Amino acid sequence: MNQHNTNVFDAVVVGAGFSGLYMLHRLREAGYSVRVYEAGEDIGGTWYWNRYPGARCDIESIYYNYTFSEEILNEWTWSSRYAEQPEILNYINFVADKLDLRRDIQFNTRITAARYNEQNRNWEIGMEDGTQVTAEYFITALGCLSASNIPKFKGLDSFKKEVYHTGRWPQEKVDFSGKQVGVIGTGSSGIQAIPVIAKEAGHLTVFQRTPQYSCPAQNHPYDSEVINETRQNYAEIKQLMRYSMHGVPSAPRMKSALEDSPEERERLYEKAWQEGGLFTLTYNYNDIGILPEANETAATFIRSKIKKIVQDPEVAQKLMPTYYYATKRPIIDTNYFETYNRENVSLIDIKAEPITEITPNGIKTTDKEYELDVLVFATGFDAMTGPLFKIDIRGKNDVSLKEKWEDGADLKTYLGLSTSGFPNMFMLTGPQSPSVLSNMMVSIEQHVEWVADCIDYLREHHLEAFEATIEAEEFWSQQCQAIADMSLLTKTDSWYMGANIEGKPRRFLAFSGGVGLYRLICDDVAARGYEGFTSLLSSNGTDESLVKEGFFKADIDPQAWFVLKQLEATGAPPMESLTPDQARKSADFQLLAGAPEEVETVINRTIPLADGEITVRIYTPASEGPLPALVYYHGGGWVIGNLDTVDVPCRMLANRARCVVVSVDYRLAPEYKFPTATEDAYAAVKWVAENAESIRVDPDRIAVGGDSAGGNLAAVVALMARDRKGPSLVYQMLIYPVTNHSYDTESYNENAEGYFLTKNTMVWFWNHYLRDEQDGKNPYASPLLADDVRGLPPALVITAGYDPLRDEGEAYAERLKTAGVPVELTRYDGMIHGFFWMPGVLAEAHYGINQAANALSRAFHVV
Ligand code: N01
Repeated sequence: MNQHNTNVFDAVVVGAGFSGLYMLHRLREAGYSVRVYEAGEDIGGTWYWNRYPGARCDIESIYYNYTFSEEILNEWTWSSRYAEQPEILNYINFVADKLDLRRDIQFNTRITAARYNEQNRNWEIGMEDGTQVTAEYFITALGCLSASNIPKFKGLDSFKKEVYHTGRWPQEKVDFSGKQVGVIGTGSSGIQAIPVIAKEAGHLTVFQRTPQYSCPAQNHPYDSEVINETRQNYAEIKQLMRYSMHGVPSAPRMKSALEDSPEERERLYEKAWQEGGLFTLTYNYNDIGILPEANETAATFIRSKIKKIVQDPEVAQKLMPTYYYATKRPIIDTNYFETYNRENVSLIDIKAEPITEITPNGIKTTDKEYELDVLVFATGFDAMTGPLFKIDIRGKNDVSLKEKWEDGADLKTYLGLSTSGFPNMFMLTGPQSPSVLSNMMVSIEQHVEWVADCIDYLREHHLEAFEATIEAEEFWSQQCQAIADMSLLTKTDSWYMGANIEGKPRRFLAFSGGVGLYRLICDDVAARGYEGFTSLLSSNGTDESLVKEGFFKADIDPQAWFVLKQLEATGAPPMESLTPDQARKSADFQLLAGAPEEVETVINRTIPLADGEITVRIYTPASEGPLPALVYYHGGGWVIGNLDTVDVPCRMLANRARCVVVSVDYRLAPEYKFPTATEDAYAAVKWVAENAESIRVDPDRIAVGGDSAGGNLAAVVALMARDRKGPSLVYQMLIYPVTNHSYDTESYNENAEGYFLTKNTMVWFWNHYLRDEQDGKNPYASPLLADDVRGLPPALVITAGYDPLRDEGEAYAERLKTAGVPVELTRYDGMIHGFFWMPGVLAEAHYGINQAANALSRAFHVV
């Protein structure tokens, strides 16, 4: 350990806010020499600089603190639900004193440059005053929102009186009394400051560009009961926060906003409004951030509140936001909208009346000049990347971080903690980490602990020059964008998207999959020996390169990978450990399917069988004449699955292929074993052919199709129809079909577990389905074993790269081809089993469904 030379450290940390302080503590406790450099005069970071009137936290205080020390937890008592800035700063000081942190922090010192020395494998770190130190590890703890943004208004410097930015507020109290004050900006900072400034100012003019959704904080002092109860249960609370979405011990209700009646929704939203809190309103439902229609229910509610609170209807109208709710950081306030009822407050909509320049006396808009004594910029920050770019950080080959990320290239990190070409540099709460979307304290503790453990690992294994691989960061960055694209987050111009800074490239700057999932992924990476990173052996400077490959080199689709990680995070037991009934109940994948699209008519009806009846669901698109038909069989290993599982793809196929889709609810095993499902499936196709006219179907243009076990049934029905001289089928659409009762393919070996459908689950399915081993050899169970596949209808076979069934599906396609059956075979390389019914979360599901619809259209058209 480098402990004696005052210019050489094991680690240099930049920034003495919450993350820098904890990093210092963790590394120092582990015996490393650490120096923290802080530009400010004292500790506190965000809470040191943001001391504007009304500044307080938007996460409940009892959750917004360090949790690593029980002693600290027990010795500190928060006064109110949302602590004010001075109290938070006091808390930080309390911790710093308790852990004696100041002795390793150098204040009033701005780091201006950091350069990686490839020869020495360390960082040379330069300060504003010209001094330089070296360290093996360079750790940025700069905060996500520390580079304040003052827009480049014309005449900016000409204003002669007082000017402030909320994020660089002076230590001394600013006196507003009797003054003409102007505030530009109505984000979280503006909305907190405006009500407080209004009480003191002679007149306050608010210059608003985008109106905001804001809900009441309903702040109040804590009573001792809450504090005691929290202390007693903190171990449990901590676990809940760590594995949650946003780092708080609560979660969204698993229900769509569209499932409740308008009255019930109103009741719940009103209750949330009265309760207050950052996520209270959105957590009523799980799709407010995903579905525009669901989002609109919450947005409408908040707008109705604004209308009720603000007395002047014109002002109320100006305050009505229209973007998707919660796609900017949600805001909670104390009397924000009420402030506009004050005589001394006026609101200028600068979209209607743009600011043309700042003058020596105030602000000039296209309409008039507003004379001001005090001008407050509440105009936010150059978020995430801004603080990093303020330092000239140069990695290998003297490439700067800014060049790598911005100048013609793209932002790429691995886990938001590291970026290739910058060995031994760690970013705490960096871009593409979940930090800004969460309770920062939970993210900070996770980052710091992961980095400290990683450094221990490197030391123990004599590894140096630790950096992300290009493949890993490519993967992670795609992942971040793909996850954000599944939600409404990327549909709004926000600082999350870099949209608040002129010229900043637009891309989503955080990981939006939640802190719980993120933690699991980071732990997984570490458990695999820091997969996705490279390092060099330290002994004698040998250049043996150690690259941890594996998952991240694979070509699995990032969205599919995310689905897998999410499913893993639910901790659901393997299907084969359940009873069939339990499995049917637990297999609710509606969220993966996404929102059902409109089809002209959708009806359920029963059809007769020789020994009973089954239900079919008939989707008919708008059309005049008789339409072709696709008889569709859902998957689920003949044991689970139902009409709802495939409702979304059936709707999409009906609309795109312009055909009637008849989805069949065949009877399931083990209650009904082989050959019940095949006979039901065949009966359904016969029924469609015989009753074609009554359902507006052309009997000469019938196709069969299905996915997984449903693909098996479709293939088998095609065989049966040929063998029994039944309905003549024009096409068979086989989506990753089961074709053989055997587990000996390469794809079974490669994908036996970890990719949604496992080998063990397939064994469980087959065992429930077949009466005995002999059944498995029957071509109506294993169509690949059919003696003859000539004379079957043309086929589309779609397979997934990461699917145990991949090879048997492709083998069946080859058999058909060899027998002269026209076959279109496509492997979706990066996909997993089941992707066809996951269009809610997988772009490739859309491609697959479109491909199938096009193939069907061609087949129907030919006849
Ligand atoms: O900054 P912002 P903030 N001309 O970027 C406007 C955290 N935080 O400091 O929306 C005119 O949100 C801009 O308008 P528009 C929290 O994560 C937390 O308020 O871009 N106006 C907007 O109204 C938060 O999200 C807490 O059209 C211009 C405002 O300035 C983040 O910090 C408290 C403009 C900037 O809003 C940032 O919040 C405070 C221009 N050229 C902050 N440029 C709590 O914990 C920008 N604006 C409670």
